[in-house]
Amino acid sequence: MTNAAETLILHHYAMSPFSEKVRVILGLKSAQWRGCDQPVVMPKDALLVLTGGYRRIPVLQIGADLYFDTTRIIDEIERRVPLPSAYAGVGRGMASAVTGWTDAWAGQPGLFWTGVVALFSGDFDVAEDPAFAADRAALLGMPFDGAAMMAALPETERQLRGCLDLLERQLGDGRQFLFGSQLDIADAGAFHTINFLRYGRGRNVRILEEFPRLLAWEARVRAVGHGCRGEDVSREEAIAIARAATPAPLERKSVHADLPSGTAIRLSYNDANTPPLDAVLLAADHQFISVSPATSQVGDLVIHMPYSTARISKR
Ligand SMILES: N[C@@H](CCC(=O)N[C@@H](CS)C(=O)NCC(=O)O)C(=O)O
Repeated sequence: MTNAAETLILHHYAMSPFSEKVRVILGLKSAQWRGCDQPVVMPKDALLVLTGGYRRIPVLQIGADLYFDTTRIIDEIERRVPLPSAYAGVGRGMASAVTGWTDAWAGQPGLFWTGVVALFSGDFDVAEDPAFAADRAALLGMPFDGAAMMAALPETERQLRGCLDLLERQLGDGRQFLFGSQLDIADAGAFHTINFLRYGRGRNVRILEEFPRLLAWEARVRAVGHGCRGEDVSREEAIAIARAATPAPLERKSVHADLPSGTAIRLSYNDANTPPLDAVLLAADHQFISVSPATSQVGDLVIHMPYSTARISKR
């Protein structure tokens, strides 16, 4: 294994669907990595000290560089381990459009949220823990109401079958993966919700079983595995690694005339109940920004994220 400052550390938890998306890409690339287990609900102090307040999972840490969300994490893994490509079939541009559907969050039509609602309406033990429901309501900024989800179940099941049927049709010509003969980010994106449905009590698994090509594809994706996972890192160790490391060299360049490198900015995360982060903009392209938090308890950090994570304003 490489030295601590260069090790890929994935902050995650086993059940987390978006972590599974990244773990599948690590598997595709047979990449070496270590996990750092994080809590499923707040508080997450050991994570927040690294991310400047962002609480979601997964987060990739490499020394004093932190990467989120999965779009940015997979971009970084691709840069470090280019082959096999995570964009082999779907292509770099349309990957974002396709994962917009596979990863659809609350209020967006698509696979992930449909799966969440299907699972959380009476098919999932975890959902019945009041602390979990309260935590997710705080993240969403709206009630996370199992009873309302139950009432909408017939509609949800129609929507779920609609999503699964799209995947079944995509596989209809006998292809191995969604965009051809190689697994890519589109497969990882769709797989994480299918895999998540299997954490339930079985009602949704019975729906999955109506789609034979999908089941065969799911088995192929699962067989790819999670790559070369080393021994886990404790939360304290992850913080010590960040503290001891220096952020990787970065070309300080921004594509935005109104936001040059060096601008003092405030990032207002798009999640409810998440404090804003004051930072200095270091680099920006058309997809991602890299920032240095104005204050940090763990020394110099650089945080890399897509624009979709937070609104930017000047300080
Ligand atoms: N767009 C984000 C979504 C990440 C996300 O919502 N992750 C879930 C877990 S799979 C989460 O953070 N839930 C709240 C939590 O774990 O605290 C990404 O692609 O990384």
